[in-house]
Amino acid sequence: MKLTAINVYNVDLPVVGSYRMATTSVSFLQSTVVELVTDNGITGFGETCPVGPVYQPQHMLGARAALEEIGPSLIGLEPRNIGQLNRAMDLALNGSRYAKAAIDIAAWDICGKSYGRRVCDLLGGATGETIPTYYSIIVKAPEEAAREARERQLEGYSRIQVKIGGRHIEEDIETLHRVQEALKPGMRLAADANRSLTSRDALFLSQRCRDISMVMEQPCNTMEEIAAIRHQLCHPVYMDELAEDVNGVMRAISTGLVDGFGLKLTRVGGISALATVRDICEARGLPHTCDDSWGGDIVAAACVHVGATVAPSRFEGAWIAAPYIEGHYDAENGIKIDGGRIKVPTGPGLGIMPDMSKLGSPIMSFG
Ligand code: 0XW
Ligand code: MG
Repeated sequence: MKLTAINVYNVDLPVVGSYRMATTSVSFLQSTVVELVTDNGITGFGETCPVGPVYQPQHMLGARAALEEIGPSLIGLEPRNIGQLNRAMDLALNGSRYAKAAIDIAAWDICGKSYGRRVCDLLGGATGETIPTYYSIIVKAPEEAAREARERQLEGYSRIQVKIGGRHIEEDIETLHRVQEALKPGMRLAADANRSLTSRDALFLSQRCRDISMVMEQPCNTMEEIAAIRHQLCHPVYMDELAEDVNGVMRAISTGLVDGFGLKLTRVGGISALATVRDICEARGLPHTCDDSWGGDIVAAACVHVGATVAPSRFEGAWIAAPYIEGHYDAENGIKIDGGRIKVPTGPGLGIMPDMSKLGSPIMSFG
């Protein structure tokens, strides 16, 4: 099988309401969908959609420029040889893993369709028919966050991430206490500062919330700041934004900097890289999520397939953007949340067949 063409599509993904984090708020996003076309009629789909230009160094226009650079050199390659495909991308362009991730995801989709298996089956096998997701409560007033946490618990969620940062630390401390008071026992909590806290405020917050069972996700901007306060914190530390690639994850683990990860599929380089990180975390007994920063059904399906293969005792859930997006690329098989859980797709490959009328005409084509 050979790649004969690559088509790149823009998909508008308006955010329902707006998604507020410590340092940025997004209300409209444009996702980039990649279609790999082969000479035997199988097509595969991938996607990449950074949550705006500020959350991480990745951004929508950067992804498209990288795809323009990489695309032509992949025509003629065998897409099921995913390791070789990834090496070919590295020879064509340094970095830009989040753009290469869209190609990698599409190649896994082709593999699954070609072998008649789901991506999760090729990755080691699914642990069940459904997997847990977690709910992310955006930065909001303490009372509102507490009410929402309670509602989500009643809905069936078993893990909640509370966004903090970008305001007075007292309001964050108050929010976490209110949320804890509103919850019945059993909910797992993460306080995600999205890099925004000074080490001083991270220490204040952790010490003033010492009775709350929670993890602190990406409290500060750099590994050095986290290292400096790590042993004075009262809470486990999870790394998210700084877990940029396989090497970054290994560095954080080998220096004893973290107790777990919020992982992002496209940031680390796609399904192949996320599966490698999954295995490294398993070897060290470290819990982690399988998320992406944003995206539609294709990104969501890829996160769910990898998430379905993670040892349940270490799985912190697959966050997907579905609650903030209206509609699906695939009306029948689109990825949906029900009672805090997501059904693992049943069709071969990713199990998503996008409605091509929603993708429109390609914005770029190669081959
Ligand atoms: C909750 N998320 C997975 C969605 C937003 O992109 C932020 C992210 C996080 O954990 O930082
Ligand atoms: Mg995070």
